Amino acid sequence: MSMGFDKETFKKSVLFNMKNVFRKTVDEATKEQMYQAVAYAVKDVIIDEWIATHKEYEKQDVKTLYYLSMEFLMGRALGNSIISFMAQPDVKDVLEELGFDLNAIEDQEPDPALGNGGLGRLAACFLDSLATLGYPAYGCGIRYRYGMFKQKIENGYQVEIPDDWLKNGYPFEIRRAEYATEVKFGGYVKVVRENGRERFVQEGYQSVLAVPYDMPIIGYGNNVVNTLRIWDAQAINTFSLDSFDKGDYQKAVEQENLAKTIVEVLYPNDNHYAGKELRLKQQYFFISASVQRAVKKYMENHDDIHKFYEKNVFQLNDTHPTVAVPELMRILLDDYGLSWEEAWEITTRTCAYTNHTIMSEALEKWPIELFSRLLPRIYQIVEEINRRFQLKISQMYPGNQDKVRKMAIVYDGQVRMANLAIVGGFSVNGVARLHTEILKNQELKDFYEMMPEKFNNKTNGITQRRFLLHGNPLLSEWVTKKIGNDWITNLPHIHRLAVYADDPKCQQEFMDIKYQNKVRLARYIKEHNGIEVDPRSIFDVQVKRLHEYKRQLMNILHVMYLYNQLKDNPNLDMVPRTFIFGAKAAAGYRRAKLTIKLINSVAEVINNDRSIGGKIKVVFIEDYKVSNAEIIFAAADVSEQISTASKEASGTGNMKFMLNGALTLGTMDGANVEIVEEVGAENAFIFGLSSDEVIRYERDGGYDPMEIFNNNYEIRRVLMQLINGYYSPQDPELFRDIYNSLLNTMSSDRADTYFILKDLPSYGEAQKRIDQAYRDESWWAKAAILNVASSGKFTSDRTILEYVRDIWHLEKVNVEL
Ligand code: 26Q
Repeated sequence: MSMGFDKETFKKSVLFNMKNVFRKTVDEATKEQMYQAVAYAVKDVIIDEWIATHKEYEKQDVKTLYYLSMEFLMGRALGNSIISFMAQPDVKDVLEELGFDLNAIEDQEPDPALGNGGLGRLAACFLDSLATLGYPAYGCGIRYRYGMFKQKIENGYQVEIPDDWLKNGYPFEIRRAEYATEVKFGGYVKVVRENGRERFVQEGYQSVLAVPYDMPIIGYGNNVVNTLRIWDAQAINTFSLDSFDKGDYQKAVEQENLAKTIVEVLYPNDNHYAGKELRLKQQYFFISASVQRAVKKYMENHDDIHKFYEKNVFQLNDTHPTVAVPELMRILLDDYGLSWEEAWEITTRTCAYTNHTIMSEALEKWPIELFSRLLPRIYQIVEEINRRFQLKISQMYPGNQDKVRKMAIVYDGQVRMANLAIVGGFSVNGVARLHTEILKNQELKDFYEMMPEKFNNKTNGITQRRFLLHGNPLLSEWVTKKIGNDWITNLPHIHRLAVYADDPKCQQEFMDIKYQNKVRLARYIKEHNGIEVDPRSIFDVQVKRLHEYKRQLMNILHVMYLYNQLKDNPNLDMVPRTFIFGAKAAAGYRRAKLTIKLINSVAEVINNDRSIGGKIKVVFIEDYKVSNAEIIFAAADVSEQISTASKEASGTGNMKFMLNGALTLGTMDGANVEIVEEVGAENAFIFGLSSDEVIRYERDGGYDPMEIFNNNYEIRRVLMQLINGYYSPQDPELFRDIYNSLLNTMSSDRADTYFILKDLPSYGEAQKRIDQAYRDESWWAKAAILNVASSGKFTSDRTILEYVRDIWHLEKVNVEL
């Protein structure tokens, strides 16, 4: 149907690539070699579209989006690409003819994980939607040598293994040496006078060469192929033999090292700021390269730099790329000789900022000493931005030092990146309605009052192409059989499913598919964990990064409580439940890692206790990542979205579960609020404090968890089991820190900062409602179908259309072949 795909040509291409790359015939090939040959064949299919797309962009002189992000959590490309040019059945056939299974071949691809979690995966979903909708866009990021670490569980503990994703080469990328760019660090700024004007030049610096690699982003069935451009670092000068100057030699070695370390590894922190110098180097490295390139490209086809913003927009994915603001200023001032006013006008009309968190520990603040040493010219510009902004504050709020204190960009020896991003752009958005309201009314209140026109909401979304079409082929087929395949590019149409929600036959079909997907996950778990789980039990799933605010601890405490109930009464009437966890903890996050150990310790005890008749199983899935996520979402009955209200900006896993027909067990936080609004509170299980209540408690200095401890026997029993060796007989003190975190005020934190004990009773009630509800299979099937049918709002296509309408103002492009 599309994109010049021809089965025979494809087959020839696979054979050709096999010979050319590996000097082999297909029957001598390993699966890994087959994957590579197929991947190269896929590249052959899309390469003309890729070229044609960019020709068309140039011809139409389109406005271009640069989505600037430290993270792109792409997941595997092969299966998704094949789906995008709508040739999946044909490719499957071809491979079968050659004696291979497509799924097994897809499994050979390393899972490119250049991101931590939500923010990085959102960027990947956005790229998918931009290409599918036909909007001109680049993703700009870093080609980390090592992505998100691989997680092994050893003796219940997380062990981090380097993710050497490039070791066999990555067939989808193309090195673009012709666009290599120099990026400068350190040194000092010299002022030179030139025909009566001051010019600023950086001297005595070190530099690296940024070399871009391009990856294709394939639109679904529309011939559009956009580009993800990720930068690699290379040493700029090789040793010059005639230079015997000791300083030069030293510098050459340093630059060599700088290049090597700068792109070495993705920082595995999620929602947590660590003020590491190397991190700032990474930020400036990819931003300087991307911005320089964007300006150069623009000037190749235009002569007036003043109109730069008419053809370019930079979206900053959180504060991580915020040095784009002063970097663009630097280029306009120093390289193009514009006045401050001219440069500021262009910059603030080009940049826009997305906020992804209100957690104070995630706010980026750089010590002036570090910032100015590494980026001396950029720091001067930031100081001037700050000076002018403070002036503006004083004019608007005369004599109000409090306003200056709260909104200043440079203050207290630090550069505050969020403040710079807000001041340096024309748009500030949150990622779910509740989150944006909290930004406007609490966290960024002063900014909102000063510049309300900048603030807007863009509720996150996810791509149904990966998370339903690719991840859940059985349900996809069923949906298409019922309502046609429109939903693939127009998810709101999936609402047509609603009429089948009451139909007993459809309910049965739906539950059968869910069952088969549970069998698939059970097989995965057996293979990877060696644990036997019953696909007839309720699959109750919490998969996401491990963080205290996400409250995996509350989930496992509830499991401990349930287990106590079962031990008290082995005949307890309950529907068998499989509690499934998947989570990576930041390598330096002690308490998060201890929580993983706790989950695995509880699993060990419960899974081996024959006296409870297999009514509870606990599974910790090793190495949660995009590729196994697709299998997990498809198999879930219950979606655990249980963050402390006000803490989860949006969440996107919640949407992936909903799309796959799981029911949400959640707090009124982030996008859960909008999910419940779409599907109806009667088709979800909502519990816990509201965000207003949490914020009120926080203002009043918290609450007293000891009161709950003293008055609630069941909770007390569970907590005591943390410190009496019930789950760690060889080391009863093992979980003391977790116990303390819930009950004792520690140096800076309140006891139970995340209201786990406070919400635990109401969480337990909600869990009971689930147990009751699941017994009515017809009710459950109906609610699950209604969840699928109501997920239309949460496509990233909708999110992108809103960004285009309110912020980016891009034009759709048609690519004909
Ligand atoms: C910052 C400084 C130094 C090192 C690392 C970091 C860092 C890295 C990653 C800070 C934050 C992140 C990631 C944040 C993140 O993933 N936020 C999530 O974004 C999702 C998409 O908008 C939301 O759905 C989630 O609610 C939000 O937690």
